[in-house]
Amino acid sequence: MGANSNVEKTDLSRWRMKSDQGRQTWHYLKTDEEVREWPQATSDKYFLGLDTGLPALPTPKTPLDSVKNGIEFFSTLQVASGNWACEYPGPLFLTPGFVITMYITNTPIPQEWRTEMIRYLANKANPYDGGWGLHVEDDSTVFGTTLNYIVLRICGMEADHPLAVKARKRLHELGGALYNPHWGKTWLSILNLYCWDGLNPIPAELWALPNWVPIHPWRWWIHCRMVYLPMSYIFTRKHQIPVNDFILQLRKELYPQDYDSINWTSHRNTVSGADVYYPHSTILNALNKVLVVWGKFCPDFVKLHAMRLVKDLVTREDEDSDYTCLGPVNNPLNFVVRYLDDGPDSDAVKMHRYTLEDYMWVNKDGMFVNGTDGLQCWDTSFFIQSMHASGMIERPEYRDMLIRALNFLDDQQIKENCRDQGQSYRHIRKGAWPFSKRKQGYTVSDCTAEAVKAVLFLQGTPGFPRPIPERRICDAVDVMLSLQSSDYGFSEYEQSRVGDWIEQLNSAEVFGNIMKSYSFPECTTAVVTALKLFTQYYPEYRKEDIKECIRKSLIYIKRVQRKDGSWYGSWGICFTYAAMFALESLEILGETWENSGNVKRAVEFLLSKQMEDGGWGESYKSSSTGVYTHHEKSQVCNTAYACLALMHAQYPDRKPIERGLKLIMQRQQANGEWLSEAIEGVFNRNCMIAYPNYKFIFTTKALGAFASKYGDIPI
Ligand code: LAN
Repeated sequence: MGANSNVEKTDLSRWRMKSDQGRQTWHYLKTDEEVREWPQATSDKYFLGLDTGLPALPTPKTPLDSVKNGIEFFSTLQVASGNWACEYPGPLFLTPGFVITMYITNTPIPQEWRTEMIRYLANKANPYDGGWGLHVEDDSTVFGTTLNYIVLRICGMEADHPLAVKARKRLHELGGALYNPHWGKTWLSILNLYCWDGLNPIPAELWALPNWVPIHPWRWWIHCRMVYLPMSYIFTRKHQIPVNDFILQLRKELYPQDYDSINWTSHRNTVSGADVYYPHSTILNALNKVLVVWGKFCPDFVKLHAMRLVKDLVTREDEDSDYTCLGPVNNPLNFVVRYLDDGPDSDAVKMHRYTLEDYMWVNKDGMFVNGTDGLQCWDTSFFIQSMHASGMIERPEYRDMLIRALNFLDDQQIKENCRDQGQSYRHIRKGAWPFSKRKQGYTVSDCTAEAVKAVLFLQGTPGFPRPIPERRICDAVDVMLSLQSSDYGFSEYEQSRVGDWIEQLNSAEVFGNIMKSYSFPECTTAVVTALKLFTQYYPEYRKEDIKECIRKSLIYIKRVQRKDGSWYGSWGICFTYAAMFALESLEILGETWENSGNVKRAVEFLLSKQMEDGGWGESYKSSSTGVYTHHEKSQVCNTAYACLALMHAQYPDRKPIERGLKLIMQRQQANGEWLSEAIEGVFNRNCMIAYPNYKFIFTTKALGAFASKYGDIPI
């Protein structure tokens, strides 16, 4: 995509990824001496799209030949901390938060970052109109185009650069910056490129409501409340940076109309049709009107009291996550709050400057902010499970690699709860595994579950050390059991704290399903399978609780199956991804194609989607529309999910599975790798995000599971 020919580039052979106890940061080596002392690893070269020089391997004939080649390649991507690493791109609204925050807080942006961030945006601009969308596959939106345009300008691109001219033209065609959704308007207001009066209110006072109030933010989905938390502080303080020449210039560039002539209060609900995914409900519009009036009459002492409460929660979030924060939206917003409240020279500001780096990544297209501070625990746990599925876990040649991975998981389990966790509305975390690294510090149900499975497999294999004692595995089980929601399913971070009606208050406009913790077949399956496996090793611990939890979970899994036999997947694309999980759950119950109507319908659904070449391929539109949508090409990941799903269903006819696996084998490269295909993941229905390691993890898992089931026969 994009026309990047006329932007600068750094010397990619000078970039290195440092992996330190799961903390991943990129460094640009300026001198030749540094380059000599710190050679570029194969993994760095791969991440940067440089030639890895890895040799061609013997041509695979059987599934296990292919698995071995896959492992041979993937083992080169294991990094110093013992985990597998990769980039996590997709969303296009994350880098702006970081760059704008660095601008606001006078944090120097290194020249090599500027160069590479500009290059990334040049590569990701939609070639036909020069704008950017919500994510890399999206058509241009006002949100994406406004914020990324600002990034280009802060990073030093001149307004008359052809890329800037083209992007501006597209922005104006879409109506200009006035048409931004709520989060866009928020960043603009802080930059003094918009007026707070033109924003639907985000009052800090919501946090001062008594906890029993049904709309209290503590009940909202964690990502939603943790974003609105710092926003509410900045909104209530109505902070704007002082106007300077650059800002005056941007006002002219971003708006087709005269900035000073805009009647701000009439534009609170002005949002471009290209941006809206989830329109306001009538109730939300009414509530916003009430809050506008409230904002005018609310006494200052109440506002100040509420801001103190919010500031306390922001501080707790910073400290409990070692300043990493929950994610890449609240991280920079918290930074702004600490800069305003604690002062530019405070330790909090220094810590925030330091942790911004944890989110940055460089690839062949340039530099950008990752979706999280990495996928360290998640990918590592999954790959270990793939090694187990193929039986490769037992081979001595892989032992060192796997022991390093086990030591990583040992180190990364969260060992303490948060300080006064009740006061920060946090769920317990002692015993949990996070998605990324321990210091980020957030319990995730399925990350805990996948790690528990990986640890049990490794520690149960002869020849492996057992660094994680029974007590700590039981702690993980306690966390999992504590997370089941009242609908019997599992969400990712917390139990559901409020009814579905709260979605009516979704004011983000560009995302669906952001207001509460929903249950998901993916998370539910991860927990059920982990608990089931746990009972094989430790049959007595909380025996009855586990039995009851599994029983209820399966009721949930069956309930959310659609009439056509499918399940909607919320984190991977999409129906094939969910089928792989849901059918694994049902298999545990003993429900297979032989004896279960649910499974039969699911199998029929999957078979009806197999493509002519034997593969499966789903477009990201499946996720955003909720209707199965073929990709124009089959995809190795979807094919692997579908094959695994059919194997969990114990579907007796091997043919469709063999056809799928054959396609996976044909797509494998001579050095054992699989190439990137369509984007693999999603969140909030509408924003796509890549899971680059899935093409190694699930391909090798599907091939390995087949060989374990049917023997390693040529296909
Ligand atoms: C993630 C990444 C991991 C993902 C899985 C573990 C794969 C999933 O099974 C459960 C949900 C979870 C933990 C998840 C939740 C939402 C995240 C954190 C993300 C998709 C990565 C980025 C996204 C976050 C919300 C991005 C910021 C956007 C906002 C709307 C705040």
